[in-house]
Amino acid sequence: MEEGFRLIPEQASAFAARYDLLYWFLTGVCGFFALLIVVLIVVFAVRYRRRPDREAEQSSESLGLELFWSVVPTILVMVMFVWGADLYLDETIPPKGAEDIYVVGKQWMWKVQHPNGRREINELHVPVGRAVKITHTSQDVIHSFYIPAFRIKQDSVPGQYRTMWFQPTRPGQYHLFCAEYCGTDHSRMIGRVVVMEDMEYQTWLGGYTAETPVEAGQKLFVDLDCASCHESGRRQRCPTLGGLYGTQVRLADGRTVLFDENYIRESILDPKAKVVAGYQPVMPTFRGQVTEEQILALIAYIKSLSPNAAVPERSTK
Ligand code: HEC
Ligand SMILES: [Cu+2]
Repeated sequence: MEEGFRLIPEQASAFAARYDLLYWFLTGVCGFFALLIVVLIVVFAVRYRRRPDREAEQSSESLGLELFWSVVPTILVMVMFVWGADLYLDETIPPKGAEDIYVVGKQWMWKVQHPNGRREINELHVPVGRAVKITHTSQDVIHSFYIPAFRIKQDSVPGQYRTMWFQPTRPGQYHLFCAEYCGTDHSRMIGRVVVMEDMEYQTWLGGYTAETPVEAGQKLFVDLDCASCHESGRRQRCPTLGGLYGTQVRLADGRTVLFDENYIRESILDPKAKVVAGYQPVMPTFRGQVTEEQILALIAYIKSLSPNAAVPERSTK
């Protein structure tokens, strides 16, 4: 977190340099044309100003000129589109084997949970050089998870899971902001990201024994009585949840839906919204009975029942 004036934030993730290049390209192209237009306005205003000895005259059309100013901008805009879309896709789809970290935003803090159960608030410890996938949501209003040095920012929306990922390239400490005005203490909804060497990170993680989200979820699954319906004993009435993650589920109304975090979440809070084909809509809603973190734990547990899940992921380039 070097302070002092900087035009753009420091670069600390694999995306940063790629983003900045695109950014400078866009700024350069726009700056060039803005300047060109201003200069031409001034030159033409002077050169073609009204003079007593000159009459205005109509000039004929020029096909060459018209083609030129249609084709050149089209090419430039297509370059921007392809370049931007490529970067956007890379940023959207996390690679295989990324470190899976859950984040819940609330007024006015970020709550973070690591795969082994270690929790932290307004701090995010991550290993350098490894891909880190953030699954985040909000417990109240819209927040926005923003790490300038990594060039990532995404809104945390209540009732929705979003994912993003990054690969830190330099150990150090970086700013974490909420980038969406979310109430009185929005400006204090800040934290820091600590990028550590992998070994150091493992020690940091390991020096802590807590329930993992999977264990917490397994317990909740029994405590909330999910198990009494969903465990294979009563298979005829309720679907077993093993092996489903990442597959397409057929619904009673003929649609199919991807069995992912958002679908599990909806099944828990609003089970009648999407009823599985072949089953009765007898599952009660758990809205108001489970916190965001408990839902995340249940999801982690249900995901763990599908060890070979093929989720939309890509291998690292
Ligand atoms: C009263 C029995 C009952 C209880 C309790 C129950 N469920 Fe269900 N659940 C069902 C039935 C029946 C379905 C299939 C029909 C539907 O989609 O609503 C279902 C569907 C689901 C699905 C979608 C499954 C699929 O194949 O797509 C998920 C996920 C789920 N339940 C999770 C849970 C969780 C988590 C809990 C506990 C918090 C829970 N259920 C509690 C009966 C139950
Ligand atoms: Cu906020």
